Amino acid sequence: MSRDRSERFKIKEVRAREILDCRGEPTVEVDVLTLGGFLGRASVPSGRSTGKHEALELRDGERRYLGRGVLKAIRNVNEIVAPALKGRDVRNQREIDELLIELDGTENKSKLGANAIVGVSLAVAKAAAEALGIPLYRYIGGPNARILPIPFMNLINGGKLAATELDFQEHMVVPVGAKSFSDAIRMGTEVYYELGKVLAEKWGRHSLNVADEGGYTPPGMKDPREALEVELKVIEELGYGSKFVLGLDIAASHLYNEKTKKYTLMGKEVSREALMDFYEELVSAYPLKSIEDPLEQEDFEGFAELTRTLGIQIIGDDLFVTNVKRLEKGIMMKAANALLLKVNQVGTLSEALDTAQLSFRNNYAVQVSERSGQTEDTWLADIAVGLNAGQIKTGAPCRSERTAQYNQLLRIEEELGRAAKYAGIQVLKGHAM
Ligand code: 2PG
Ligand code: MG
Repeated sequence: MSRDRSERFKIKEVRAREILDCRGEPTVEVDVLTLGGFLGRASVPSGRSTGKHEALELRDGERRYLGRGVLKAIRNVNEIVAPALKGRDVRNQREIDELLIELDGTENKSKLGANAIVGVSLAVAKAAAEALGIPLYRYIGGPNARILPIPFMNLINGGKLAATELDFQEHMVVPVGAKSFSDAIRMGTEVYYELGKVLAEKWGRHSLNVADEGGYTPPGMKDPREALEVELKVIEELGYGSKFVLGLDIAASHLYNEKTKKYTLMGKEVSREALMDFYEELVSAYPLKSIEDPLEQEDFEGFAELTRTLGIQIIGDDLFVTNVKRLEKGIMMKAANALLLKVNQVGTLSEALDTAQLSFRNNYAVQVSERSGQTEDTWLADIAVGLNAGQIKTGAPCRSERTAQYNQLLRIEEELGRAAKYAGIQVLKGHAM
């Protein structure tokens, strides 16, 4: 390869800056510029209902932005990472990610901050795709990247991400029976419009205030059955019937009281067993085909039991935190049958890809996921297609940080043309069991 050609890929400059995420909180954005003039720019999302075992998000803890500033993370990129990466080839993702892990030197990325590291890691991948002249999904997935994911659309919100009385965090509709991804988005969005009307009628117009991920917030609604019921009603009224299934993210760690070993549900403390029975009831009453984090983050046994007994997709989010070691434990114990993939839970693209591969090899599904604090960056959509994951969770079809992902997937679908394939119901684990 000529010198000129390899210069294309050599890192000239790495620069981080502080920008705002969709909640107006500071976050990290990183630019990686190559000698050939190619730019990779990535911004970092942030969780609120976070898992205990996630890699550490470094916040300044100083007066500006009431402690939420990220200037320390920015400094770590500009002063420690940037000089170490100068002259490196952006195509060597693994080598660069290993160097980042080494520079940090801690188990949970607490020295440089996972928010600093993941910004660099993703910006490097985007710069490589740019310099190669190919889209990010193809850079990640090669010629076989072509599966458009089923969208898990969170239309009614509760838990830590909404000012409602609902305990469960996300009540999702999933258009598994759509013909294509664009069809799925249209159907899900129609449900969203119609649901707004029905909720405003019965629960009042304040229902139309939306939460962190764009879902509605019906005041006074306490019972998750009411949320599932009204979603189902709208789906049926629109004539979609079996074309949709329902999904939940319980985010149960945030309902769990470590002292009493009980969960909060509809204003009462209930035992783990009672909660598990409640799931049985929901699964038999509704087309509920996927439950994320049904129990708290250390209860691998309980996850295994539910995976065995419910016969639907059980996703580990706070349970696995996109971490190979925790997923290995889960696989050994048969806890859950799907992984929620969040790149910033682990800190580098390479590690997230490792966790995804481990899932696929062990017949676990992979659902690529947003954070509740998203940015307008669309690498999430590209990763979903690059991995052929077949499932994405990125909120309601409103609020631009959510529609940015859906819109990117619509563009990818168009670009793939006849090669594009909509994942459909078969990607759901537990389906037809
Ligand atoms: C979750 C997420 C995203 P957060 O629990 O799955 O929906 O929330 O980003 O706040 O962890
Ligand atoms: Mg979750």
